[in-house]
Amino acid sequence: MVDNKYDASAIQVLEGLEAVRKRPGMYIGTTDVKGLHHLVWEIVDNAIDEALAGYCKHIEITINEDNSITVKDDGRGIPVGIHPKTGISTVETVYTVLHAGGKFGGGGYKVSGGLHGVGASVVNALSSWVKVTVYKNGKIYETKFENGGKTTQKLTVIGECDENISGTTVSFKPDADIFDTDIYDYETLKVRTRELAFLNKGLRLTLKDLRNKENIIEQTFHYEGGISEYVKYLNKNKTPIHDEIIHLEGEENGIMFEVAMQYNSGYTDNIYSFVNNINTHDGGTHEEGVRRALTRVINNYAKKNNLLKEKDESLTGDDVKEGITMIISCKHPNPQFEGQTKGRLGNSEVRKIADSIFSKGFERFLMENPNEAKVIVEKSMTASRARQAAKKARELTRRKSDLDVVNFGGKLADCKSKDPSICEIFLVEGDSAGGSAKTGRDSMTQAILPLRGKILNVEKARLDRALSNEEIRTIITAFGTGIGEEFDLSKLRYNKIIIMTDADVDGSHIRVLLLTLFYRFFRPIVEAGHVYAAQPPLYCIKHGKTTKYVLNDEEKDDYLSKLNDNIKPIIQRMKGLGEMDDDQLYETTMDINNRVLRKITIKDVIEADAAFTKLMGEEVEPRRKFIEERAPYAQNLDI
Ligand code: TSJ
Repeated sequence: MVDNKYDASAIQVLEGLEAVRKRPGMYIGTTDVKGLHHLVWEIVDNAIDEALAGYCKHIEITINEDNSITVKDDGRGIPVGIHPKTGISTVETVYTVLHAGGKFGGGGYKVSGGLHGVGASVVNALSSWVKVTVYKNGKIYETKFENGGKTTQKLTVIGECDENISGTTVSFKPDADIFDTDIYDYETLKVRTRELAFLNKGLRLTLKDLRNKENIIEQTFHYEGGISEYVKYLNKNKTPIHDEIIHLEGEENGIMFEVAMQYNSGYTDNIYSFVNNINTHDGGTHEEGVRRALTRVINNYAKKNNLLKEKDESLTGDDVKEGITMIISCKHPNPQFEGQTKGRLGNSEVRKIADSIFSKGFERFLMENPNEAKVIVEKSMTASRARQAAKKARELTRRKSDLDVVNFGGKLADCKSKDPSICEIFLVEGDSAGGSAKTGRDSMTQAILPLRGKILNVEKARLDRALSNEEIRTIITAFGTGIGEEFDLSKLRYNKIIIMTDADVDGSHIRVLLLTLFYRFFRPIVEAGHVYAAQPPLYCIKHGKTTKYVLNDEEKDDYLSKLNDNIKPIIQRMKGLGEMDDDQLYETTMDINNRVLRKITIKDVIEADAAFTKLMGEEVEPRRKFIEERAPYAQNLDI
C-alpha cells in the first residue's frame, strides 16, 4: 500500500460523468451482461480495500427484488467531511467526480483495482439511481443520486445509531437505457464472490438473492485458510499425492506475495494467478518468478539428494508442473497490467520478489518434509521420462507431406480442397455411419474420420500412451497442428471440426471423450470456436409426398400443428446415425444448407472435463456417486 492515510486532497478532478455515459465501453469494457456484473465488482472493490486496510470483516452483496444491488460493509464508513477541492462532501466527491478515489492521483488509498481502474463515479454515471448510507460517529448519513449521477440529496444526517456501529451501504440500479440486459445472474455473482473469499482470508462475504419470495437464497463464503482452501477446493475430485497443502508467503517493499500448491496424480497443471484479486490469465512477472524458482528448487533438491539417475539429467519447467494445482496471489500498490486484455502483470521488480519468497519457503518445506519431497521429485522425474517418450512418438504423427493421405491407413477420407477456411472434418461414431458419411459427403470440402469403439481414456493415459493410440494419432495428424510444445493453431487444416454421434449414452460418452482430448491437447482450437456438434434429426415425418426431418419434440409438435388436411402423417423416431442412408445423412446432418450445428464452447468442454474427471479419474467415490445418481438413465454406460 502506498499510503494508508486517506488524504482527500489527493483526489483528482478530471472530467464529468457525461463522458462515461457517452462511451460506457471505455470505462467498463462492454454494456452487455458482463458490463452489468462489472458494476457490482467496482463497488465491492471499495469494501475489499477497507478489508485489506484491516477495518472490515463482513461484506454483504444483495440482489434486490427489482434487480438493483446493495453492497454493505462494516468498515469505518466513507469520510463525511467536506472535500477541500470540491467544497462538497467526500462521499459526494467520490461519486460525482470521475477518477476520484486516488487511484489515478497516486498516493491514494486503493490497493485493489477494477479491470479498467474505474470506480464508484462510473457506477453512478451508469445507474438510474444510487443511494449511499454511511454509519459513523453514532450518526447515519445518506446521499442520493439519480439519472446518471445527478445529486438529488446532499449528504444529510438522517438518524442516529450506536457509537460502536460503522460501515458503508451502497445501493444502485443499473440504467436500462445503457445496458442490453438488467437481470443479474446469481451463479456469476456466486463464482466471483467465492473467489474473493478465497483470495482474502478471514473475510466473510455473503451473497443474497431476494428476487423470488418463495425461494430466497443466501450463501456465506469465509475461508480462514485463504488460497490454501482454494487449492483444496480445486483438487476436490482429484487424488493429491501429498496431504499437506504447501503455503508460502512474504512481503517486500509493500508488495505482498502468496502461493498455495498441491500436486495431484493427474498430468495437467492448474495454475491460476491474481494481482490485487484480479485474475492475470496471461500470467506475468509474478508467475514467471514462481515457475523459475519451482524448477530450480526441485532440480537442486534432486541433485543434492542424488535422486537423478544420470549426472546431467535435469527437469524442465513442464516436468515440475505436471499435476500441480497452484494459486499465486500478489497484492501490489501500483500494478502495471499489460497485453491486449490487460491480463498480464508487467512490473519487472515482482519477478525477483516472487522468486525469492517462493524459493526460500519451498526449499524449507522440502527440507522439513522429506517424504513429500520424495513424492514430488519422483512425480517430476516420471514426467520427464514421459516427455522424452512422447517426443519420439510425436515423430510418428508428423505428416510426411501434405499429399500423404496414405499415412492415415485408409481410415480418413480427406477432402480434396487444401484451403482450410472451407474445409471441415466429421468425426463420426461407428463404421456404418462413417461409411454412409463417406459416400454422401461433399468430397471437395468434407473429410470423414470414422471412430471405432471407444477412444482412449486421456485422463488416465499419459501423453505417450495417448500418442500410441491409433485413433488419437489419426486425429492429431489430420488436424495438422501438432500438440504440446509444437502446437500451432495456424496449421489447422479444417475450419470446422464436427463431432457426429448418436443421441444416446454411447454417443455422449464418445463426445465427452473427444472433448476431453481437445481440452487436454487442443484447447486453443476450442477457444477459437472451431469445434461443433452435429445435430442429427430425432424424427422423420412423412406426410403425403413430403418428408420432413425435425430435431426435437418441440419442432415435431410445431410441424404437426400446422398440417391441416386429412392425410395421416407417419412419424418415425430415428434410432441413430447408422439408420440413415447416405443421402439422408447428408441431407439432414451434413449439408451446409440444411444442417444445424451446435458450437462447442470452452464451458461445454470444462463441464465435460469435470464429468470426465469424475467418471474416469482414479477417485472411486465420486465416480460411484456419479453413476448412482444417473443409474436409471445410464444402464449401458461402459466405464
Ligand atoms: F466507494 C464506494 F462508495 F463505492 C464504496 C466505498 C462502496 C462501499 C460498499 C464501501 C466503501 C467503503 C469505503 N467502505 N469503507 C470505506 N472506507 C473509507 O473510505 C475510509 C474510511 C476511513 C478512513 C480514515 O482514514 O479514517 C479512510 C477511508 C478510505
